[in-house]
Amino acid sequence: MTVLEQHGAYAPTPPPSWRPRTAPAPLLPDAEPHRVLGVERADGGPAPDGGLLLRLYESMVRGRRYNEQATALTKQGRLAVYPSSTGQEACQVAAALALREDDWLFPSYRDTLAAVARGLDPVQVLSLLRGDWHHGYDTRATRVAPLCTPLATQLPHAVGLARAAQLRGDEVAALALVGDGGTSEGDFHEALNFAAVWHAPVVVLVQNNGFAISVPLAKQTAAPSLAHKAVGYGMPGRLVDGNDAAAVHGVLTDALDRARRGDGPTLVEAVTYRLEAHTNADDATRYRTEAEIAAWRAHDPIALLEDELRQRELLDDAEAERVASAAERQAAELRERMNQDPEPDPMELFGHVFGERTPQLRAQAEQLRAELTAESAHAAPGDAHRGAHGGREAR
Ligand SMILES: Cc1ncc(C[n+]2csc(CCOP(=O)(O)OP(=O)(O)O)c2C)c(N)n1
Ligand SMILES: [Mg+2]
Repeated sequence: MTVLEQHGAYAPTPPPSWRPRTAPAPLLPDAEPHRVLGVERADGGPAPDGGLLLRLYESMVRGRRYNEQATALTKQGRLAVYPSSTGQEACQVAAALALREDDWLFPSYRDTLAAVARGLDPVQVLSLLRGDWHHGYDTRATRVAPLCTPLATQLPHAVGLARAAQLRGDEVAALALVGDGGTSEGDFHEALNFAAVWHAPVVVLVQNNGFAISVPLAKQTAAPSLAHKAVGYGMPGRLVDGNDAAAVHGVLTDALDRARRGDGPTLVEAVTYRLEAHTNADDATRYRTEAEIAAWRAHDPIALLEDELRQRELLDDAEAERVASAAERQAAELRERMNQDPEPDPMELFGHVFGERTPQLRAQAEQLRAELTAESAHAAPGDAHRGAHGGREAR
């Protein structure tokens, strides 16, 4: 007789870890994206704080200029590649400003503005996109993880960090940014599943900009919305207008507060649009029309915020001019610093790969060191800087 044939062996007694099914309704996102700017406050609730709106505005104006400058630097050969977030500034800046100092940000390659708005050095943020082997800033000191190019890999990192904070009793939340295309990755599924099971203090912001390079959302998913994906994992999904900086800031602040309180993770979908091509290497005219872009330009995140600020007399021409000049100065400084040639040390090739170098790598390192020393001995007087390479070697 097999165990399956024993009478009553598999009586459906719930195991100790069995839990009742939860009602999905409280987790479901609203049918329409949440909006704040330009909306009548019918509920009589307070208008968003004027100081916050001005900070968002200034960062967004600077951000747009930063995107323009970085794209120009690709054409001058100073940057290898640049994924512009023009059109998505509300998400970028609101994400950075919703974080507390102790919180962590987990960005993707497109989230340079979020890192800069969090206070990182604008040049260091571009290190990876410049083609350097390292990502340029101190992750622990800034609490900003490296910009992740492999899609959605930042999400399990964020959940892991949030889980560790939870176990240590730190009141810290992690905010991870991902694109619409990234939600089809296995890492998205694994991260959200762990986050929900562990009740981890993490918030995932999906910037749904309509495309994964040339693939439109309709070919990416059949879900009712990306926010609905939350329900299957057992966490709330929130849908927000990603071009409305006040709305994104409000939704993320609530979700981060919830996470820090110990009430678990949230998935937020921000509906937005990338106004430029995927990167400087992409020709967006091959997969989308001028009319589509014009429709989104009419819902420009900076104009939307500026209208509200002017209506509330929080912004006048002089202040707008001051903000534009500050953005221009920041761009000029970025240009100047990016135009300085970095002096890479060829010996760094051998660093940070093996804890203990293999005999072959040791031999190659010695050979390169000898060549560099010989080269610097023969260097013309104007080439003096090359002599520096012989000694410095990353370990
Ligand atoms: C694991 C992985 N697969 C494929 C790619 C190539 N790739 C780079 S960006 C991209 C599209 C991503 O689209 P989305 O997640 O919507 O982000 P967006 O670029 O729109 O911000 C793809 C497929 C990659 N970087 N990583
Ligand atoms: Mg996308």
